[in-house]
Amino acid sequence: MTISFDPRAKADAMYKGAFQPMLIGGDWVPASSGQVMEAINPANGKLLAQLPRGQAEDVDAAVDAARKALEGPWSRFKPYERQALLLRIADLVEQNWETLCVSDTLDMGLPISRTLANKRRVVGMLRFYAGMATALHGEMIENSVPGEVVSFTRKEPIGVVGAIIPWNAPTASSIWKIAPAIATGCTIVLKPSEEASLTPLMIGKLMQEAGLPDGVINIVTGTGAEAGARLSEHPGVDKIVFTGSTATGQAIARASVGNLKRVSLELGGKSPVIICADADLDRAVPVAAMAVYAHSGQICIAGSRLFVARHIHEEFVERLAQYARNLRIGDGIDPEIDLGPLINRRQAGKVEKFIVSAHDEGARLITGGMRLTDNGLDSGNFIAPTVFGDVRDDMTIAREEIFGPVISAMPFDTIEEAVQRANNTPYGLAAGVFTRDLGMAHKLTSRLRAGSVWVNMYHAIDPAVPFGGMKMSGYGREGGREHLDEYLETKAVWIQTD
Ligand code: TXE
Repeated sequence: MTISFDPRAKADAMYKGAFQPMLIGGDWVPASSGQVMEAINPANGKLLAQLPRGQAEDVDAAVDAARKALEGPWSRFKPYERQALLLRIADLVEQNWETLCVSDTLDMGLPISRTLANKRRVVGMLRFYAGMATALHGEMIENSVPGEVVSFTRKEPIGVVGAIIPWNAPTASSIWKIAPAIATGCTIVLKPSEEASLTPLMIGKLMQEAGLPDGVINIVTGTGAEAGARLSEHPGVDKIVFTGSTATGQAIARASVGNLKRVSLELGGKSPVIICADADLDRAVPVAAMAVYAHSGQICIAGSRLFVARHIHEEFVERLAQYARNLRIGDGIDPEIDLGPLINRRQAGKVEKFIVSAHDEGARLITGGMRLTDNGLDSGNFIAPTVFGDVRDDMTIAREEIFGPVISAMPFDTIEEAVQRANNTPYGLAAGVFTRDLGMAHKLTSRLRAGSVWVNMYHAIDPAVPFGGMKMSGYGREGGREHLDEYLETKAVWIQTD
């Protein structure tokens, strides 16, 4: 990709360790306790900025502000006005795209070449939800009640939405939670991850600049155990939308029962990719590699269980390893870099433990399998893109979400067996299939238990297409018409007319 600006120069001018306040009721404020936390650049371990460490009382203030906005002038905004706001935000996000991407790369390590490439999708999201804002409607329903009785439904905003997001895609995740709230007339309290809160705050500024009324969007920075837990249990929150780990999703679902708030969960995965014997390997190898290595494996849809037809398994893993060895690893602010660091030492340590378990349990290392510390990669957060071959289904690396650049390749003999093994997981987020046989493609897409199935491709996500999980990968869908329903209540109205 050609980049027409100097990302490093832009990065050097940004943040410089300064305090970045959070947004409550239209004001930029510190935590009421005065506590702060640090934003660290995972590529080099250096301090980027300080942030408020919001506590329960800050969440309470944000929820109050969101409730006040919900019941105030925001409730009288017409769909066209909400649409116009979303279109203005889209223009501002587009104009500031380079700045947002540099901020994301600094804060969570995804290479600038990849953050920049998400523009169509992210700006498109805002424009898609702008369109949807004027397409919301209930329906007139014929009923069989005696007499002259009319019945119809109204779609009403669900109310105050609490959104909790992870660190692996701060810009896209923030916008995917906020845009439908604005489209439907809800208000929102966003709690970004403590690992990547800087760009969500920047997005809050752009939304204010676009003219969003005070309190419609509030951003409370802080930890999961403090700010996140309070938001999940808060009796003034009507709905929680969450993306993150399955364990945290379960904790949130438990915390939400106090007021039976609605909950949508987009959780972890252990997604299978099936390479049939007739697959076009020139296409399948790079796509299967990047199905995991994109963002160093830190993606919920990582296609980390690779089922390969036995007689091409050896050739496939060799070609995959060759591809992995050619990837350029380093500080993602350099536009030439393909793979950045993991988010922190804890995550890198966790991935290393998975690699050790693979050795212990008898998997065959084809390439990678180590932490990288040379060439200035001394933050301790870099792991070489790794391929294990001859992995068995019962090995830890084949069962658990690794969230690192580790592919487990597993030979299979029959398609029946591949489908059965692919589905043999508590997760059901995504799946991939590579085949030239159209009949086989249809057969597999219908039999794989996953919320998204890609054929001869991977990773495609679009605001118009529903995305979400089956089984322990969560419930609810983001994208598409269904997404709006997640932010709406349906009210039935009856009128006797005689
Ligand atoms: O995730 P968490 P973490 C997986 C991945 C990773 C592991 C841990 O395997 O190694 O999770 O990452 C907030 N109540 N995924 O710790 O805990 C937290 O502050 C309310 C997969 O980052 O899920 C953050 O804002 N909120 C995943 C958000 O939840 C709580 C993406 C996500 O954090 C909370 C991220 C609580 N009790 C990690 N505890 C994916 N599938 O995309 C934490 N939070």
